[in-house]
Amino acid sequence: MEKLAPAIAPPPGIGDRRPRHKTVLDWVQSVAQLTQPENIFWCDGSEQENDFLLGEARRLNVLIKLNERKLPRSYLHRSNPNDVARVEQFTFICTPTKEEAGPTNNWIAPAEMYQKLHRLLKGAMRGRTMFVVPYIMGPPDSPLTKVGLELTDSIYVALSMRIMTRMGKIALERLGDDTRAEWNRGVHSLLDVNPERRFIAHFPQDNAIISVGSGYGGNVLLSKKCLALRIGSYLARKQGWMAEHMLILGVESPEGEKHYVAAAFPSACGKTNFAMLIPPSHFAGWRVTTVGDDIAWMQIRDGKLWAVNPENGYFGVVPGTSYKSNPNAMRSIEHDTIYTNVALTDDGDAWWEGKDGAPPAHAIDWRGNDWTPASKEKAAHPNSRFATPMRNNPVLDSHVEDGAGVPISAIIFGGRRSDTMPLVFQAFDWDHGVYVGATMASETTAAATGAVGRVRRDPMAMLPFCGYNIGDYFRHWLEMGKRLTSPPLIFHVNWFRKSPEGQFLWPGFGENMRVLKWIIDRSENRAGASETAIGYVPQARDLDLNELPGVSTEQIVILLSVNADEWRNELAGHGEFFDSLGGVVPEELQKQRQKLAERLS
Ligand code: OXD
Ligand code: MN
Repeated sequence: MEKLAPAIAPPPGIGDRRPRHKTVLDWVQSVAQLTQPENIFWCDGSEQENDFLLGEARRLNVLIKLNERKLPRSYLHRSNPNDVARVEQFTFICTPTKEEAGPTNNWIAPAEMYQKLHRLLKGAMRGRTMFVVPYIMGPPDSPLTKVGLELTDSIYVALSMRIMTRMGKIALERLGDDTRAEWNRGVHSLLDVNPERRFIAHFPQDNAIISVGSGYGGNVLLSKKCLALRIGSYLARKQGWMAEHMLILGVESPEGEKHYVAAAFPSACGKTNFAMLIPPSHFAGWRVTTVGDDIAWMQIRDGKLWAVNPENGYFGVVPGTSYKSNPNAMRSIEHDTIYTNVALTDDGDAWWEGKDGAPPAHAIDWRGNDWTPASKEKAAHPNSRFATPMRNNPVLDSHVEDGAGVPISAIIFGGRRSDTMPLVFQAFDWDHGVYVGATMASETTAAATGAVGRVRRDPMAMLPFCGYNIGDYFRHWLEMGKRLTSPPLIFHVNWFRKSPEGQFLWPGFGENMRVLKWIIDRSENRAGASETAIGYVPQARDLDLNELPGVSTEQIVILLSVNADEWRNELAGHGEFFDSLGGVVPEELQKQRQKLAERLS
């Protein structure tokens, strides 16, 4: 746990390269005046700097070095047990009016929030080092790319930002000394890691973020949820592009035909697994490649949608990751990885529930306590994470650095639903697809604090990440559709449907290739489907189900079924959700709901 890590003293030549940019210098000074750090460490992203910081983090017990032979250059971090997930209840969108933040966000007026946070930040870094972390989001030559600076008193954050973003010199060079250039101002302090003093506050109009009281990645790696999604979505609407909680993957056929799809699933619902899918042996010669596993920034060019991944690394859920479920993720996290809240074996290896092989006879659990297979507690926290550079991914797409992005053939929405939702269906058109996304729901996971397994509406998987009024966000989607002359087709998938006895009906993982292939074939107009009340649903004959062991015909029938009773309930759920938003839902989506009601009646 990092709580009281004191200031570090770098040797000359490390941490002392101040940029030329006057506004940056002034801002850093003003935050230092408020927070009173012992010293300021200017990150340049170099190897030498990284080696020094890793050494210091080990010395301060912020990181534990893992077995060098088993996991070269990899480390374990344990967060405070009260601080293991995103805190949606303490996350605020501080727009000038409450209406701009909308019904799905917590809101406090900017002046009041600044005052409250400045009070908390006053002297908060005394005796500590303040790291200045400059970074860019997006490939260097993308027109969407953004510069951010994060000031943090956490060495773990500084080290993780180097994995998750293009960090250091590259960002400062991009800013140069242009005082009119736009950049995001991020301030983070651990304070005393107390949930009562934990706030993740966004000021979209100021392009600014302040996060205090937490050390958990989703709350403090300000590049990710805070900039790339919340502030990103706000900027995207203003500037006419899209910032979405979506993976981006490439699919290449044996004949060399390549497509890209983007998929929005809520947190911890398998985006990383899908983005790194290995096709089953029946699909010999097919290849899936990863552009991104969590966030897509998309813009229109030539009437098509093009996507880039703004990130440079993956911050993924560890439990359940194995050579069986996701071999590419396993290879990605075998070296140069920071693990958070997994268990530590006696030989210095990382361990978690769902890892291949037998559990260790003894380990130290994520809280630092002795653990054996007889223990009641989990060895790894259910939301334990890896931070690993995307270059570790053996199936990284060759276009990941292209500033132009990759053209998107299909958008896929999905969630964890035990019932109602068929394995896959296609929306009738863009506007219907927006309705499908706007009403999507999923059973909650450990990625955010709160009850797990409760169905909640999570529009476009953006409920916790939309940085402005959700009604305007829906409107923005509808507007984008009008500007797209060759829009991607829109689909909904559900890998998690269960039998009445509570068993998963679909094997998932690599077998999802069968659904992906149908989606690609639909986008090329060469696969069949039945028109149903909810959209186009494939029949068993439309999917390639050859050599799919252990899935009976009855299972397939349930997986592809549209149950009228369940859908009437679902429709009522859509209505309740729209009502709960208090009148912000665009007329077009209300009409879509009426049309669905008519089709179901
Ligand atoms: C994440 C999340 O960490 O969605 O990606 O919570
Ligand atoms: Mn996510």
